[in-house]
This record gives sequence, C-alpha cells and structure tokens, in this order.
Amino acid sequence: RLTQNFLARAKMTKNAAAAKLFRLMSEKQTTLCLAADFTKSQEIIDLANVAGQHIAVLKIHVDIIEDFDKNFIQQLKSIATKYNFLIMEDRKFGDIGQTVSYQYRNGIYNIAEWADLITVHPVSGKGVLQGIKQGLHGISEDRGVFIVAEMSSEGALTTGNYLTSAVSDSKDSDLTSGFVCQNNIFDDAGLIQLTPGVKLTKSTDNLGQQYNTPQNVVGKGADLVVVGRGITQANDKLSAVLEYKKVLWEAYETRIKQE
Ligand code: UP6
Repeated sequence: RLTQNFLARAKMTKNAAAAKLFRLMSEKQTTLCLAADFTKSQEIIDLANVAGQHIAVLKIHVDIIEDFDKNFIQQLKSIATKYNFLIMEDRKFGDIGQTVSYQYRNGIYNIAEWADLITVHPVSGKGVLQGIKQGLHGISEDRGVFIVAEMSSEGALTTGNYLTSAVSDSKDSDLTSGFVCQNNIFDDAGLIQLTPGVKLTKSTDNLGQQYNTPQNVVGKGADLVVVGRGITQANDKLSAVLEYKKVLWEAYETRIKQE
C-alpha cells in the first residue's frame, strides 16, 4: 500500500467515494483534509473559499455550529463543487445500528443527505455499518465511511484487540473508505489511512491532543492528513494551507518512490 500511487489505488477500492477521493488527491496533488472547526457558519464558508482549491476534503463538526441552517449546507456544497473537494462530517457515530441510522438520516442535520464522508466508531460492533446502510435508503450519491480505529489523543483506549478487530470487522464493507488511525495498521491498498493530530512541529494542546509532523505521519502510512488548528489559528490561513499541502505532497511522493 505505502508505495503504490493514488491513481492505481483508485482501481482497488470497493467504495465509490474512496475511488473519487483517490482520483481527486492525485489530480489536485493534495492530501490535505482541512478541519474547519468553527462555531460560526460564515467562518467555515470563508475558509472553504480560501482553501478549496488546495484541499481534498473539508472536515466539519456540524454539531458545534451555532447558526446552522440548510442554506449553510447549500453554500458549502456549491463551493465543494466549484473547487472539487469532498465534505466530511466527523460525527464519530458510536451507538447501536438503529440509533445511528436515525442520527445519520434524521434530526435537524440530515447528515446522510449532504456529507460525502463520515466517521464512525466501531465500538458497538458490525451493526453500526448496517445502521449507516439503512440511513442511506433512497440516497444515490457516493458515500464513504472512515472507521475510527485509533485515536490521536493521550490515553486513548483504542489499542490492542480493539484496534485489530476495528480493521478486520470493517475492511470488507463496500461502505468503508478507510480508517482513522495513527499507524500503518492495514495492508489493503484500496483503503485510505486518514490521520489527525498533525502540526509542523511535534507538540500537544492542553486537552490531550498529540501532534506529529507531516513527514512522520506520512511515513507511518497516512494517505489523507487532517490539519485543524495548524491552519485555522494561523494569521495567514492561505499560506498555512499552501505550506501543509506542499510538505504533505512531498512526503507522499518520497514515500511512493521508495523500494
Ligand atoms: N480528530 C482528532 N483525533 C482523532 C480523531 N479525530 O484530532 O483521533 C479530529 C478532531 C479535530 C481534528 O475532532 O476536528 O481531528 C484535529 O484538529 P486539530 O488539528 O485542531 O487538533
């Protein structure tokens, strides 16, 4: 997996959203998944306009937005179409299948209707993916799920058997785009490793987040890389986007040239 290029890998996945993502990463030469963790919708829209051309995925937490409405989703969707990036709702669904099905499709957010990609905890077992499938009834757009196998934060319980079962129980589903993890924990080149906890220098925040460098995580298998505060708290956000895009792409190119 680590030395194969994204275009080749696009042909190896069972998940249509993952194939799309591999192709757009290759075409736009970016592996950046920008975490736009803002509580005001306008801040997300503004950042999407600035960064859109340079990112593969815009990742949001819709439930932290104070002024959420359907118009925000419409605006975000049109920016995503204009600049060709995917939208990820990092909901980290973690309940029994039936509840997850409602949380995904219903409520005030109707996530299934607009999120190309979502995240899911495997803690409740295989029912969670069945719940996602049920939530997608009648929706024809390509949808993908990233399984949160291993977390970036200090003291995370995602270790040992949990980690190996997270991979073995979900890797064969046609809903699975890949895994959220810190290490190279799967071989299948059709699946995407999404790694959060990234900044230009190794560091921490004061709430348990642990950051590794772009070169370090790409070396450990990251295909798509989440950067949040490294960009959102920069004075010049566009320069920060461009810098992360560049160092991440160079690290990917170095990796595929190995052997
Ligand atoms: N995230 C992590 N670690 C995980 C899983 N997800 O940090 O193991 C998410 C957070 C946040 C983003 O919910 O949206 O990735 C990281 O943001 P940061 O770069 O500002 O720390």
